Amino acid sequence: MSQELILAITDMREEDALKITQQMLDNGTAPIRILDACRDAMGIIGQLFETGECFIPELILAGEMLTQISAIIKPRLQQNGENKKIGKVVLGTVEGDIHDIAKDIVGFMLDVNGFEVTDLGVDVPPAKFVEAVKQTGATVVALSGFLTLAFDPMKYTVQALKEAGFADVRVMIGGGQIDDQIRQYTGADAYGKDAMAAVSLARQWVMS
Ligand code: B12
Repeated sequence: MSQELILAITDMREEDALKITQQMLDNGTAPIRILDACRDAMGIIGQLFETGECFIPELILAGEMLTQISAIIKPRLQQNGENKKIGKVVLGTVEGDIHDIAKDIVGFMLDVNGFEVTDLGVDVPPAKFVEAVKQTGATVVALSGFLTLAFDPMKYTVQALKEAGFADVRVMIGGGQIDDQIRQYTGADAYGKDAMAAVSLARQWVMS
């Protein structure tokens, strides 16, 4: 049924996508498999966008479908997993960048894996990250960005946290163009390729 879900999402059949999600859950499919299908569907939509076979409204609709599917799956993931919070994370898409589909997936996965997530949204300036760390006492900051233009804001956010005296706050970065070379450029502690990497980095850090 994963394939059916992928097709429903990529064909923009919103109602079917939600119905199939519910059926998969009812049939005992692991929620994480449903998320994998969503990720694959988004990958396909990303390619279609790049080749000019789908356009901005479709991308936005796909993002909305993903949000709704997440809302259906979330209670089930929480039933299966831990409800107890094991750490605090401040998350956001950096200044100048408004891509939030991936950020939302990262936030969702951190949340269902036991982290208290403060999501600052998109286009977040460095000072706002600093303020949120101050207010929440978070020990992990997760920066998302998809544009080349996001590299400098990531670097400035890492600097701002250091200047504010949060030397023990760990920073991870991720998003389309990000790799380990960019991590070095920004001074972040780690780069994660996907939402599960974000979870395992945050776990390692709160347990160390
Ligand atoms: C969807 C999309 C949009 C949507 C965004 C909708 C939304 N609400 O997010 C819209 C249409 C609004 C959009 C706008 C723009 N976009 Co755009 N967009 C994309 C697209 C097609 C897909 C991105 C996406 O959401 N993928 C789905 C996610 C789920 O996939 P994923 O990467 O596997 O996600 C995982 C990782 O990224 C990781 N991750 C993400 N964040 C983090 C954080 C941490 C801490 C960790 C550990 C991991 C992590 O975990 C995720 C989940 O597993 C990409 C192309 C592409 N294929 O990447 C272009 C792309 C990113 N966009 C691009 C551009 C240029 C723009 C615009 C400037 C276009 C324009 N001319 O107006 C504007 C940007 C405006 C702005 N200021 O931000 C370029 C960027 C090029 C560059 N080098 O800078 C790309 C690469 C397209 C291209 N090839 O030209 N875009």
